[in-house]
Amino acid sequence: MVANEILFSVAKEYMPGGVNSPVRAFKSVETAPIVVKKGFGAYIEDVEGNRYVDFLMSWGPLILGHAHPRVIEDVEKAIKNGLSFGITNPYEIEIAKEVVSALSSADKVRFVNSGTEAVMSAIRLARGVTGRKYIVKFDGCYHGHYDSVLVNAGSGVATFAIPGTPGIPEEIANLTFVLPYNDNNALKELFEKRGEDIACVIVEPVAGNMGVVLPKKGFLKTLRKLTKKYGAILIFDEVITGFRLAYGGAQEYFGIWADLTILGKVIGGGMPVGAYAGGNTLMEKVAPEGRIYQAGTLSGNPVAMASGLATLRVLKKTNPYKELERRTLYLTEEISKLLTAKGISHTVNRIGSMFTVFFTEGEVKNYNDAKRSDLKLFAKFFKKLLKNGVLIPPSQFEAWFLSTAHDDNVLTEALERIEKGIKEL
Ligand code: KE4
Repeated sequence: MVANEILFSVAKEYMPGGVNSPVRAFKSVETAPIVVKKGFGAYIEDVEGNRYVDFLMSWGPLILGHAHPRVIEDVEKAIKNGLSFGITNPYEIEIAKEVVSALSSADKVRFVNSGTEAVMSAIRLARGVTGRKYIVKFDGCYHGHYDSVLVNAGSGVATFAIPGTPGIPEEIANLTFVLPYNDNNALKELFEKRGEDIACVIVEPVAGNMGVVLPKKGFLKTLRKLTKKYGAILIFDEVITGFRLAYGGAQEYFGIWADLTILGKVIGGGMPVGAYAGGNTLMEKVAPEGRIYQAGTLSGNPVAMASGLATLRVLKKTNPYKELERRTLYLTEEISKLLTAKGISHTVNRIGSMFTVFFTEGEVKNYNDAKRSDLKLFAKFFKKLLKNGVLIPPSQFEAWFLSTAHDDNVLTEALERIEKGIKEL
């Protein structure tokens, strides 16, 4: 047995499936998981010393790459003063100012410890403010493991959702409607029927959790119009797109403003941080200013805030978005050429520094399209790339991420390894 296997078998003795989040078990790609010892720039190294070009990048937070010197320096400074006080600290004030100034739809922000926690809190706020209990999400979008959003589409379009996992009472699932992504008609039909009962709509403005799927022209605009017309709160889940698509996230990118924004990943720079942000009319309803309760021992933790603040400051100063887009376009075009040369049909959906290679023909514009992908072929592709020193997300329904550390040299090296992997398919 080699170190990865030995360590992972110990992990399985003490943690369910050996992991603290299911996707890390590499089940859907039928591959033995690796155990990572360190990350640096665009690379990670496993416990056996194998080095990989990393396109998973911890599922999105590391837009500056692993162990960025400025982030490490600021975190080290913060840590020396202690790890947590449970009382307001200067770091959370600074990063709150940074987030609010980046998001023109926000006057205030509340930090929590994960995207899930932010989603849960924002939906409670929407229900509390509107006095309504129904919510709407889209099939294939993922908003963390909160009961109300861990649900699957029911049978018909306007019927209630069903629990996405055992342990969620159907009474809870039945308060959620699940619609097809990018389907304006389904949206209009539901709002005409139940608009007055809907507290909020939560959407990934660019989907990342069915693989990358872009909003069709008019989809976000229709969402904005209908929610305004019926008094429902529009929640943009920007856990992935926030500070990644642009400094102002998808809202800046598309010029559509949500009522509440969910943030995570990049705003923690790799440390556990989530947040929800919105205008004063909504945020002043949150305790202790308002009556809608939400709390957390480690929310606004100084070390996590220092990590996120350093990340945002580097992004604001360097504005790497155009360059990230250029490099991602180059990489996806080269990967596509390699797959075409091998006679493998595929579709690449890309925006900014995030993309997905779907092993299916034709457009992928919703979850049903994405599910047409050849998952067996994806698993083989994953395995061949891993063997050749490239780590991509261990699921067809996730996004590859570039960071500012993925410079042209890294991409050249990555493409050589990807070419070898594809040749072995
Ligand atoms: P967390 O609770 O995992 O911090 O955030 C939940 C979440 C909310 N919204 C969106 C759009 C998200 O993508 C996520 C989490 N993303 C997944 C994978 N894309 C995290 C990976 C995992 O579950 O281990």
